[in-house]
Amino acid sequence: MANGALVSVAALVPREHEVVIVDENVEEIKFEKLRRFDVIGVTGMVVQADRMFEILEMLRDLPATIVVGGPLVTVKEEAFTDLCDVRFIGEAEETWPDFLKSIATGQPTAKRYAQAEKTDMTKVPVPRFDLLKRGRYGTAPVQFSRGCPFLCEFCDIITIFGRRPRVKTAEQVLAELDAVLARGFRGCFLVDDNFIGNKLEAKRLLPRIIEWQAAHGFPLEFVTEASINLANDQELIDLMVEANFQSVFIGIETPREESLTETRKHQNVHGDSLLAKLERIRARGLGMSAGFIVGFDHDDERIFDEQFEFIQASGIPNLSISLLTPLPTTPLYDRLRAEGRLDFSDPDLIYLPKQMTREQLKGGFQQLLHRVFDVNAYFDRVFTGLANSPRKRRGGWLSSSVRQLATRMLFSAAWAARAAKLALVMARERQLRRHVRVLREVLRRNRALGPAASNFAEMVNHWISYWHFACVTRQISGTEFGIVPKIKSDSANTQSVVRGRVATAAENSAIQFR
Ligand code: B12
Ligand code: SF4
Repeated sequence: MANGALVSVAALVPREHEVVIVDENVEEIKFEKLRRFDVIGVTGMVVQADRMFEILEMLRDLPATIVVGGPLVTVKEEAFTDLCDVRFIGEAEETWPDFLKSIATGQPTAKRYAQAEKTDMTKVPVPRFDLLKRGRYGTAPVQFSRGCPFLCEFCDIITIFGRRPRVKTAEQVLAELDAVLARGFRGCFLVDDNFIGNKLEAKRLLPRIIEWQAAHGFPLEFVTEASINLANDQELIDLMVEANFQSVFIGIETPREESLTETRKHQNVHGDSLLAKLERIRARGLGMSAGFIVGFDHDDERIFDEQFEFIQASGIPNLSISLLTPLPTTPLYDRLRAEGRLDFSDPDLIYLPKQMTREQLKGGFQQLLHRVFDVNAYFDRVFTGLANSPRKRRGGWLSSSVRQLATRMLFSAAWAARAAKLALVMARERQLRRHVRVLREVLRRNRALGPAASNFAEMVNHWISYWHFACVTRQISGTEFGIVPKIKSDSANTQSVVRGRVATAAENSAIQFR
């Protein structure tokens, strides 16, 4: 997906200037080609910190004015003071045009810009989707709101964007959808911190999106992020489904209530159980992805098994698991500092956990990733989810017109090409044979679902998603595919876990290849 900052910041540049977007997610930076520019802006978030520092070092010798903005510099400004000419803190709808005006007229610029007031979202221009290189992206970023009313202790959204959600008008959003469609996109990520931060406004917008979709033949599929209290509002879920929202990312974080309460994620504890809430969302036809966190003060070594069991029961295949990360400016960061528990000697984990050693937490986290993104565990979740989802009615091939039939055949050919490409990639990694064995069983289970079964395109999509997560897991833990890392631990109680069971002594003594 394309990043929202790139197109939004580009849209604030007066049209007399030339703007070029270079996005390392989809292309290489050719540093020598940047010599002709007057201003070079860099953006990034916390996970991109090291790469941002490297890029800024590489830009140092160019003649341009080097500026940095975005979520990381906003919370960790001091890390950038010697690496750039100008820093933009927080939103930049007013400061960035001011700076450009000074540069263009030869006036001196400040070293640091921070907006006095939060951006008025009703004045934000349509992002420059036209500058995104064609064919490189699957999903366009459209933003409706900024800010979130909740209080989660680890989150910097409320310190950057505030707790009162600010929204664009429906006309603005529809103009963005027009632009997204004109650029050839079929997928759209509503990059709000919490799409339902202001439910009333979301309910006002959705009927307008539905009208727009109907008028254009439902060309766009949406995904977004929302808090779990969505489960308590059937009208809102139904509107989202009608507007063609395919999936919503939900910050579940942990099934352990004490940890949720500790981190002030009260919305996840209120009312009935987390699983019941997820079921309600799924039952109305909205797919889900989710985020989980380990490392809260109430987490002990049992949390990894607890998380695994919950994740499997959730039926959510695509999810992220993170180590709790204290970001500067957050209440969590301040609390850990006050407790003397910030310790920067380990860049992967900059605080001292309460009930585990750092090695236990990191080792347990890596093992959890391996268990969750094991091919069997992944497809168990796919089938749990499918078994509990209502099926969308599909027209049969016989009832299709010739034109529809031709479109379907083209569509299937495109997915067949993707499947072939994935098989090639797996073969290159010497993983094809192992996965073909699993594929047979997956296809059998799929057939057994009857009308709820995934079609060919959906099945290929599951496999591509699975492979993505398997690769990320391998990168994070620095091991080979299917190898469960051992927990380096000073605790006699620590046990490695293989495929949902405690590892045998033999498995523990040698790294196990499955
Ligand atoms: C969409 C999104 C994603 C997408 C990213 C897709 C992509 N291609 O980049 C996905 C879902 C993949 C994702 C993943 C993650 N994300 Co994310 N994500 C977002 C989200 C919701 C929207 C980003 C966006 O498009 N914003 C819209 C633009 C317009 O806002 P903006 O970036 O703030 O830009 C404004 C200003 O900052 C400024 N600005 C920005 N850049 C620049 C540059 C210059 C030169 C200037 C002048 C100004 C400027 O101007 C803009 C207009 O005011 C943000 C939250 C948010 N509200 O931004 C989190 C956010 C960026 N993500 C965050 C995190 C932590 C993650 C994960 C690490 C979560 C996890 N634990 O797995 C992963 C990392 C994945 C990875 N390895 O890359 C954090 C970053 C915290 C930080 N301070 O760095 C954020 C802020 C949310 C949060 N607090 O949790 N994310
Ligand atoms: S619900 Fe999400 S965006 Fe809102 S404060 Fe909590 S973590 Fe941050």
